[in-house]
Amino acid sequence: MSNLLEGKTALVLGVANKWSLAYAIAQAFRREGASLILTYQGERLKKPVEDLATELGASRVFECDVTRDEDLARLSELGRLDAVVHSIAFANREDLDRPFVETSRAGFALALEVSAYSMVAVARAAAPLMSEGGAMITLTYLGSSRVLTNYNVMGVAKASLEAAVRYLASELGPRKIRVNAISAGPVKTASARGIKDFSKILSAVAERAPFRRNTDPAEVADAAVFLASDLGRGVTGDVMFVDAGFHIMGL
Ligand code: NAD
Ligand code: IMJ
Repeated sequence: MSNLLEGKTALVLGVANKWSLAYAIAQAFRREGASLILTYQGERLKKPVEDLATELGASRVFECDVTRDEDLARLSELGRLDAVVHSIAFANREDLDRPFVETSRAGFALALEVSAYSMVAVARAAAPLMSEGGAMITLTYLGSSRVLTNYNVMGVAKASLEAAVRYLASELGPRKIRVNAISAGPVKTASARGIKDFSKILSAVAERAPFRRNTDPAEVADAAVFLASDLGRGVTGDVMFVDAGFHIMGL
């Protein structure tokens, strides 16, 4: 352990299990000396996330479903924060299975609400707690700017999320709050399990990426450490790719 986040408090939203990218990030933040506050989506995740929180030595764990204003209101009652990690996305299964053109009004609204608007709502609640400045980090995917089979409405949601990162960075910069996204390569988490041909996607990426392998969640986590720490002080409004270099490739 080094001490890149010593004395800092980080709020991490989006741990569901030990495969979650948010869990890898929480582990790395802890390794660097941060004090952790975790949130989970709903009652079903209470026990599993509380167990992970104990293992991580988190100081607090509470429920925060980002579609519920009363849950979001609880964020504003936390004490001083130095970092926030937003690692949340959701779209209806059917919208990832059928053609994008079939996306319903309700499905479109839900995907954008959970996956993009929630970043704005979290930033609004957290910014006043970052009295000494801070860093907000969200997770995005290449499907925001390229067409990837089945990513569909999630691609539109990630485009919105990345644009939100720029607007938030612009407005919160004067308060010394930096806002960035990490664009991770495909990782087999709960949000990837069950996606049609996901194993084929992993092997296609591993064949073509400069590193000739897939992304390790620990690499995503270490990039988040950089962005949350003073080492990242010059960076805001950016999308940092942590994807074994896949996004640079053409044919
Ligand atoms: P995950 O399933 O472990 O994490 C998704 C999280 O979103 C879960 O903890 C879930 O509880 C939470 N969530 C969903 N709806 C919510 C709501 N209404 N309120 C609160 N929380 C809610 O999967 P993951 O792969 O770790 O995903 C985390 C982030 O990383 C997502 O934004 C995802 O788009 C992004 N990402 C994942 C990959 C990948 O290949 N796994 C690649 C790039 C980006
Ligand atoms: C998701 C769908 C289609 C293709 C995909 C993904 N690829 C990758 C993902 C290639 C890497 C994972 N990803 C980046 C996501 O953002 C996943 C979001 C997601 C996943 C699910 C599955 C279960 C469900 N709803 C979901 N909503 C969002 O019901």
